[in-house]
Amino acid sequence: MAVAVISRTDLPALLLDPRANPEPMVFVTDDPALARMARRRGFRTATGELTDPRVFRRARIGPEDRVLFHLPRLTDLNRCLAALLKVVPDAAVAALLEPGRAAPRRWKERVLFIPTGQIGTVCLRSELEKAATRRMLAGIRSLFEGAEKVLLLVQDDPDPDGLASALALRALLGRNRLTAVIGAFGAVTRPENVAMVRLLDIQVETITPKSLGRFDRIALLDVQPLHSPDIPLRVDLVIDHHPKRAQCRARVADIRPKYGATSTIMTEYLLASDTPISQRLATALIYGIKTDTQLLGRDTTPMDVSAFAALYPLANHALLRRIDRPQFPRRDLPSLSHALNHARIVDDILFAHLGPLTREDVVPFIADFGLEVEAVEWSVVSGVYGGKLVVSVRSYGTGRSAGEVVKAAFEPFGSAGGHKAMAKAVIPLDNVPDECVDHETWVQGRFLNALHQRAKARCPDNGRAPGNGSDPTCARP
Ligand SMILES: [Mn+2]
Repeated sequence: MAVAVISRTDLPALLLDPRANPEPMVFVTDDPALARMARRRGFRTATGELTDPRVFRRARIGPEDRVLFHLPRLTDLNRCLAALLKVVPDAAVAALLEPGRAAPRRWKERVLFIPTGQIGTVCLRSELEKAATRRMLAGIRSLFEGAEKVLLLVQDDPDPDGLASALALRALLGRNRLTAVIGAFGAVTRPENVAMVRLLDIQVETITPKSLGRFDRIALLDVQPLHSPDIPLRVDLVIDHHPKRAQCRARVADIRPKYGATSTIMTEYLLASDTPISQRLATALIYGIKTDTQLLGRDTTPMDVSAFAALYPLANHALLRRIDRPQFPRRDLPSLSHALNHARIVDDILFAHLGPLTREDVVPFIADFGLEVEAVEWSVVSGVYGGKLVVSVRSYGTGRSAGEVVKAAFEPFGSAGGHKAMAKAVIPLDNVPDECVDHETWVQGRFLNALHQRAKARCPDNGRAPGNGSDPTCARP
């Protein structure tokens, strides 16, 4: 990618500094004296008639490049723009506009006009990026032109980033919930996501492979083909931030693995096209960025931070708090009081077992709380939900990795893993060894063994438990 300046004045050469710009910069003009001046400033130059395609070829302007025009006379600008777009139809184009001039209607959609009076308040280099984003968006919009019903497909268990991105695409296409349906092959299950869908009034339709035929166009958001078996291989559009899959066959794909969230990409489209961002949309997008980057903590880029900052004043923060902290279910209060009454602290490790629950997220909620207890370094909380034993572990992350310990303790029985300070295991009740009918002591024993890296778990996965009465793992055989 390069930046090309096509100009009859010295203004762009004074505003842009090739020595401070990471991409190469080329100055194209028909004035040899101006070319000499630009060369002194560090530009590569190409000189010739500005309506002659050969000068653009000599300048090596390609479809990935950003082009800035400054031709004060509108007739010159018109002719030169037409000549350039004939040679490089996909280039992103911006043009400086003399004071008092209106942007020529012919180019309004295609070219980003920057009044020279605004030069002091905008960043020229980021305006060129805005021009590139608008160019990309024009391609996306043309894909959906004339389509009666569009499917905005998100992952099977829709998450905030996917849902927010779908809302954003709907706004970018100027469609409503009847002409652009948000769909998924599964249902929203995580309590925070259920809260988001309810509080932001987002309708998610359950899709089957059969019902795909009802739609004229399909867009995938925050997901790619083969992420799950039902997602079709051939779609019209993919916008995603996961690593690109080789099988992805879309008419247009905008895949940016460096980004922390698809919501960030969508925010860039909204801002570049001056599409109004409603409070509901801003709230959804900021929540999408928050959850995918763990509040700008993990896999975050400067782009995510900028999008977050742009959305922040537009979002409803009271609503965000309500989505983030789903209220504690009343029915689980007795389990909570029992668990806290019977919490056991071994050295600096707090153990609490919640028993049967009506919601899974109560377990991590109490695990967070456990870490608040005086002198506690590890919080290990378990509970039973949906035929599974759920174990949530929190630590201050200064010692061994919580993820590693949980993996060592519970991987043979179910899914287990996590990060340095947070980890989780989900074990189908059928996989809990028969010898250890008491979930509470079993969890404690497995965890302590793993934490202290004892060579051999004392409660074997099969066979009889060793006859050691003091072993907490097998307190009740
Ligand atoms: Mn995502």
